[in-house]
Amino acid sequence: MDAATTVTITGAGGQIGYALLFRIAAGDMLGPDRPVKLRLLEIPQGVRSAEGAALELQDAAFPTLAGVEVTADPAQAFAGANIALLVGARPRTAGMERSDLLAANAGIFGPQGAAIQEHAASDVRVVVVGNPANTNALIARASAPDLPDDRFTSMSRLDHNRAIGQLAATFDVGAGAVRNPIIWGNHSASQFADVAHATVSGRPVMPMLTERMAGYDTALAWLDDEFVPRVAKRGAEIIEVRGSSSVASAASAAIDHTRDWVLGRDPAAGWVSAGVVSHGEYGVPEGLVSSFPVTSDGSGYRIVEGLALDARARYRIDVSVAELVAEREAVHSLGLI
Ligand code: NAX
Repeated sequence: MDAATTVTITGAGGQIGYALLFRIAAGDMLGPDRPVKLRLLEIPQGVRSAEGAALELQDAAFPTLAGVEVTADPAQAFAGANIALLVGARPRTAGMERSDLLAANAGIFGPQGAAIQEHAASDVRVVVVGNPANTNALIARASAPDLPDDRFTSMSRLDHNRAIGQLAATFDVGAGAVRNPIIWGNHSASQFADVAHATVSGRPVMPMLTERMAGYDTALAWLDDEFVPRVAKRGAEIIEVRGSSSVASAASAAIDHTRDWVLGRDPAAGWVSAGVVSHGEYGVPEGLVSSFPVTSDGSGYRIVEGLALDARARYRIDVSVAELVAEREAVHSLGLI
């Protein structure tokens, strides 16, 4: 067996935390040969719930689980962390202004970024799941200036997987037959689920849709009126049907995101989507954490460059990126970064 990897999960006493912990401990994220030590970070009110999960982890007797610690102290939680999954966040409550939401989350992700810089292992990789995920990642990144940009990512893999699920259902194939959709921009209703480069069973999606919808314009209308909004608003649909927000699918996406980032991805399996720090790719302003198509050889996520964008894609990406710019300006003007 390899040396143990230390994985810190914030918000570990919450719903996604509960689903994540058992998958990670079972070896689904880093493989069956890599032992993991779990550090569960909670606020004091959440510690009992995380402690309960820790008891159950013990009872599950996972061979890959090398230890579990529960704490409300970020310094202790991030000490020596190789992977930090930042799940705990402040949700928007009734009557809360957007600036209040950003400020409340800056109060979480700023100190956590600083604690990661100070206490985590030198190879630490950070995945932000808690919303607003992209801007929370930007804040954490800004609070850890000594760490390289490429250590900070936000999760758009759930949106990516949702796009795959919708295409698979449309063409009545398994999810494994779908490759290369892209989520661009923010993890919000403005995100753009782009199928221009996607394939189903090796065939480009656009001609297949054109045939199915009896015309290119009707295919585009279906994408604009049904597919793109359905992927973007899937979280609301889950809440309506299930009576509770996405949990197992979100945890599964966090596992996918981290596994591909750390272990690499077979190039033949195509690219995935992740929120990474922009260096100006596709005209996205430098420093924003925006979703892009990415590949991974295990050393880091790399943006897939050089893809053609038509006017429709350009417009939709610009709209979502403008929202990220506005969020960055808001946290900047509040003095939070
Ligand atoms: P829960 O409310 O069930 O759990 C959140 C947990 O975080 C709570 O136990 C709380 O005590 C803890 N927490 C709050 N502040 C903390 C802090 N400073 N340090 C440590 N722990 C802290 O929410 P859950 O359903 O688990 O969702 C967690 C987050 O994921 C939310 O922000 C949610 O919006 C976000 N999501 C992001 C998704 C994405 O695709 N990026 C999809 C799923 C999900 O909506």
